Amino acid sequence: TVADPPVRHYGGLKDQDRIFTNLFCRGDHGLKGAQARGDWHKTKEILLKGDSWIIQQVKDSGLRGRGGAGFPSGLKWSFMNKPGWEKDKRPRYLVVNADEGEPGTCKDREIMRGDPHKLVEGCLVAGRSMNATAAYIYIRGEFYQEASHVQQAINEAYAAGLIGKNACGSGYDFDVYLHRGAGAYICGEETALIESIEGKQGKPRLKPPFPADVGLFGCPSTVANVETVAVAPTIARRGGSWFASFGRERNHGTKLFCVSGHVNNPAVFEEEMSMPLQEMLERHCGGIRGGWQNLKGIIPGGCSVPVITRDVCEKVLMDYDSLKDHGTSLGTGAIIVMDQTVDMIRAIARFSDFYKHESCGQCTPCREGTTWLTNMMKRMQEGRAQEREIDMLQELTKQIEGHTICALGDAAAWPVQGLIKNFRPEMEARIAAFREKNGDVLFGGKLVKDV
Ligand code: L3W
Ligand code: SF4
Repeated sequence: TVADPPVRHYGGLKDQDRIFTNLFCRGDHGLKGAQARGDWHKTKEILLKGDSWIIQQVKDSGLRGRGGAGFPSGLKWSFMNKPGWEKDKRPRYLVVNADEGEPGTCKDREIMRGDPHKLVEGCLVAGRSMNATAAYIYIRGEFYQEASHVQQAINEAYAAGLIGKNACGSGYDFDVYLHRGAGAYICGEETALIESIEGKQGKPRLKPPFPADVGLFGCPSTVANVETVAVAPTIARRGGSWFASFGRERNHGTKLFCVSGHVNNPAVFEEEMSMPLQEMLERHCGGIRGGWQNLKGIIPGGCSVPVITRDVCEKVLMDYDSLKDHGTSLGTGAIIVMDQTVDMIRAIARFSDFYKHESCGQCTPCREGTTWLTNMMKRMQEGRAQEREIDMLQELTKQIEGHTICALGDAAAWPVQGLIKNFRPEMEARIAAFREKNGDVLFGGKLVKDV
């Protein structure tokens, strides 16, 4: 059993503590507007403080990767500066993962549309911390407007001497390139993304070696999510301890959340970490359509994580540890809300189909397993199954989980596991209803009366 986290009253993030102040492009997304909002302020001083100082600020801030894995950012960036790195003559790269493809996730696109200069400045600051010579921003192919805003910000930054040779007058040379993807979900996996930039098929590599040792073009690289990179300048300017003052132990800072589905007002917003989920939905989204009692389940972190039931939603905090303690994950902070009208089995079956479609096919448990998952989930959706097949379905997810090159296999398995754990009675009822209407079903999907 899991101890509930201590209940704390959250006042909600104050305007003066918001990092992203131009979401939805309410103001000018260009350089002038960005500077008026405080971007590019004293960037030269930050760069001159050096790599160790920046990394220490990021470590002090408690920032964890905002792309889904939640790996401590300061530690990850420090892998680039292992003792003796100066003797390694290979160039070094920061790679920004802007391939936001996780269903339900729509936060990075808001940053790139409204606050692209935060990302470009973030590339410079994060790049300086790892002694990188260039940043490659790999942006999802469908993001046309976002790509044009980011490219505009890059061009403006070059023209103003903020990046390029002697960036900001600091003596440090740093280039930023934008690379557009072509619509494959798997290219959001860091090593597939690297392969794709190199002009190859987006197929994940085995790790280790991690990108920090052998990354883009065989050189030391760090792949980081847009949001993670974009908050770096503000952390450097306001101090790691300022960022760490939000949230709770091991779950610090502010974060963008994206809420879709059956709330009164779907929204993307910045909020303090560790706010209770229920309070967050009331405060920012006007509550659940038809009232809280109408809530059926929530997927709190993009479609790769298990669904949780209403009673869990009532006690969980929106942070890494609380969601983990309740058997799910913060993922990208994409909250998918489903009310009582949702056929949960059908919803999860749709995800299985998605992963089957997006599997790159190079490892058997994922390639074959996602096909099996999809077929079994389709039958579960119809009720054309036997009850013992629910356990077989669970066993199938265990055969996939942890046995694949990249996390897509796990991502396909977890939602189904969440369904079985939390909505098993609904699956059993579906099977019983089908049996009542059509007679019994043999394993293999054939009706007894057909045989
Ligand atoms: C050097 C070591 N580096 C770990 C690095 C590693 C990576 C980072 C985290 O998956 C998850 C996935 C999705 N030396 C290292 C090291 N690193 N040990 O740390 O690594 P990892 O493997 O834990 O995660 P990952 O491969 O980055 C990400 C989940 O996020 N997800 C989100 C997906 C979608 C998006 C999007 O659309 N923006 O991100 C949602 O849940 O399923 O489990 O950089 O190299 N010893
Ligand atoms: Fe490809 Fe799936 Fe293997 Fe990932 S887990 S490498 S997507 S086959």
